Amino acid sequence: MRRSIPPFDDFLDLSELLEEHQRSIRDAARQWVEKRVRPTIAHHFEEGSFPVELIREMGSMGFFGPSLPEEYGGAGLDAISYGLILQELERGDSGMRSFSSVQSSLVMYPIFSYGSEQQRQRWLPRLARGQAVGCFGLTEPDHGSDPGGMQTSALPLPGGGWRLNGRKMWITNGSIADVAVVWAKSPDGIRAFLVEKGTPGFLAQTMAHKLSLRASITSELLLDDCELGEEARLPEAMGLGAALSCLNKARYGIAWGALGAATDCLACAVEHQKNRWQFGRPLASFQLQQARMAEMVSRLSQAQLLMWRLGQLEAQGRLHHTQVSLAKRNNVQAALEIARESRQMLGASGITSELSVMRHMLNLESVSTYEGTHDIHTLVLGEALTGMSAFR
Ligand code: TGC
Ligand code: FAD
Repeated sequence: MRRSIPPFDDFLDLSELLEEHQRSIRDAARQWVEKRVRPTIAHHFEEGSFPVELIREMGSMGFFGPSLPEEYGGAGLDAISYGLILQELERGDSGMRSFSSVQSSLVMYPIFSYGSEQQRQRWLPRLARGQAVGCFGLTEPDHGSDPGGMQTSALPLPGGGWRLNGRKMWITNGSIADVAVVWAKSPDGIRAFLVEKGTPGFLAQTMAHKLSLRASITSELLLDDCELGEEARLPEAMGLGAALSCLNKARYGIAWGALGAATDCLACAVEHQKNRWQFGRPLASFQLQQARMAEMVSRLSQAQLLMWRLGQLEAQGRLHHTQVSLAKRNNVQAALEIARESRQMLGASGITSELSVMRHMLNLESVSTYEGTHDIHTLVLGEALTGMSAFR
């Protein structure tokens, strides 16, 4: 029996390995993105705005904290289902995936894992429904790759509670957040605090002039003698390792998301090359262009395969953070290369926002930088292989 040629976006037929419910979740997310994101996202990118009107819809679609237990608003979903949701969101735009990553992995996850029962009850169901927005403040103006050097301080007050001073920068969703998970140095080490919008001494300001991830809000957080009660501290979050554990979850999601952006770019390039004629032939018929496509489908398929295995390890609770570094580094780089090649293949059409490729390409510059730069993950792997740290 002759087999049909596999589609370029699932060349290894990895769909077959998915459970029925995982395929349904992926398809529902894909349809939602096509219907609700695709038509307006280029406009938001140009305007430098996030489609805030979609936040509650995203909540009702189950895009926030889907792996958490139902009693906190989650759906108890497995790690592969979570990854597939992020893949589909980033097929639309990295800003959509970013929103979901921050809400799920960087806000709901630390509240669930390190918070008190009261903090969980207060925030998780609302965050899951999209009735509240959260942000995660780790990076500072002088401490990006080196968060352990943070200068934001948390000093205990004589009558109980804390006084926070410092500045956080590049914080996704900061100025629309109802609650910020802020990491600060106390006399006993790094601790995490839930700082609510409107708290005296706390201000969030949107940052302007970004040329990447424009359909996402990025902000600065200012803490100026900001006083908090003891109930604002996440009681179980002790040390930088707690912050890094949240990053592992988000990096896992980013590695999935990159597949979505890469697939959208490849789809656009293939379509264009089949339809655009030069020198009396479709561009797709030239060897040079086919070589590019062969390289891209190989990179994409390898990255997809990697995520399938990573999802298995995460579902079994066996995923090591160095494996996450490998996937984040590999997949974002693959997506960036696919986006750059695709853009080349589109000629002049590729520089407009009418096609999604240049938008993805610009977004992926941020994705490669945040959650640990490509270099940082190189050093994480270098240390894992040699036992020698090259950070300092
Ligand atoms: P180091 O001494 O190596 O480690 C401190 C402690 O943490 C442990 N650890 C980890 N634990 C869990 N997961 C990880 N990935 C971990 N990496 C290290 C480590 O074992 C140690 O534990 P202990 O018990 O011995 O104290 O720390 P270091 O200061 O040398 O830094 C290590 C380094 C550079 C790898 C780390 O700091 C790093 O990952 N830097 C990159 C910073 C980063 O990724 N920032 C992200 C900010 S959030 C963001 O970008 C959100 S974007 C959101 C969006 O829009 O999608
Ligand atoms: P730096 O650390 O100054 O690095 C600059 C360059 O030096 C990079 O190429 C880096 O790889 C390299 N470098 C650094 N250290 C070494 C070393 N030891 N050896 C060799 N090379 C090195 N942060 C948050 O806390 N929350 C958020 O929600 C958030 N959202 C973001 C959204 C966007 C759009 C962006 C762009 C960033 C966001 N960030 C957020 C910040 C992000 O995590 C940092 O930008 C990132 O960790 C890198 O830090 P940096 O920009 O200070 O670069």
